[in-house]
Amino acid sequence: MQATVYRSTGSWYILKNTEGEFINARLKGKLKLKGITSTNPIAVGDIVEVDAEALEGNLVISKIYERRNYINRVSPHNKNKHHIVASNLDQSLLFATLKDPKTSFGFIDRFLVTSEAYKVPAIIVFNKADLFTEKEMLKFDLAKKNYEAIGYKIMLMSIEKNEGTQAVKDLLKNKITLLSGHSGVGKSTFINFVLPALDLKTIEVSNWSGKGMHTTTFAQMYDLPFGGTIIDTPGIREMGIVDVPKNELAQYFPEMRAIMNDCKFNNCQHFNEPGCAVKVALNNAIISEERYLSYLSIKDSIEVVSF
Ligand SMILES: Nc1nc2c(ncn2[C@@H]2O[C@H](COP(=O)(O)OP(=O)(O)O)[C@@H](O)[C@H]2O)c(=O)[nH]1
Ligand SMILES: [Mg+2]
Ligand SMILES: [Zn+2]
Repeated sequence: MQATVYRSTGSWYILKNTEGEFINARLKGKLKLKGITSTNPIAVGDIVEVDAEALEGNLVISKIYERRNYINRVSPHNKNKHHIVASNLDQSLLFATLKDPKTSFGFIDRFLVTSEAYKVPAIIVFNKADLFTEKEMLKFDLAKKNYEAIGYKIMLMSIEKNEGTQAVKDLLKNKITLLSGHSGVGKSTFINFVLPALDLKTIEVSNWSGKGMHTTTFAQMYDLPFGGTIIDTPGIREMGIVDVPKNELAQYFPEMRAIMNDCKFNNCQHFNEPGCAVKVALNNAIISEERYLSYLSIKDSIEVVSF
């Protein structure tokens, strides 16, 4: 019997079978041996085969069907291992905020690199617009201009004021969407908005310290009443990049990818090489300085380990 993984708690998985029923299953022993560099052999979104165990009558996952795609990151518990956040995605929404808490553009760029590397279209949603003063509005307008120029969709919303929310909700229809972002940006609040019956726990503003707050521990997929599914993930503190070799990083910056064939050397790292088209574009403000600095800083942070 085929089923989709909705939630994994480590030893048990909650799956939905083709009849639309939710079932619990364990992982068959021998499957555990595979993929030892990953802290989770099975991820939310996986399509699996489930069998009834002869002896106990328990359900076991006997096979994982090939993933259409997945998002991988450095395991929060062990930097030598990676963690599959979710698989078989149509798109990923990154929730960001410019205030309470502030999402850095460096973090956003890391997220975009990951989305490019795994070929999952990314949309950035700035939430808590009701808290924006003129200063944040200017920052948002500039970000919108810069990121849309290189092909990313940028949205603005306030769940609190119910502004811009319908447009974000409309993006979800009949799609499998991964919802990511730091803790405190409004992911659970948004899921409650699109799925009012669920009533997820959100973080109280008064208790919110800005660091280390977690109300969601495991990724979990939810069916949407209007078609499609959304995957809530625990607040990501850092987006450790895996599967992107240092010397290939520029390929995952669309504005660099577009022009790097014009660099004099085909192994150009766009640092100080003569005849670098990226540096020329940077000097002519065709490539934004912030994005270029993100490129350098991400490049610096990529460890030369392979999984
Ligand atoms: N001012 C304001 N606060 C919001 C908005 N959306 C969510 N919040 C608050 O932000 C806090 C964190 O929200 P939560 O959904 O738990 O964030 P999560 O960690 O991303 O799931 C809660 O106190 C929410 O009420 C918004 O649009 N404006
Ligand atoms: Mg949450
Ligand atoms: Zn170059």
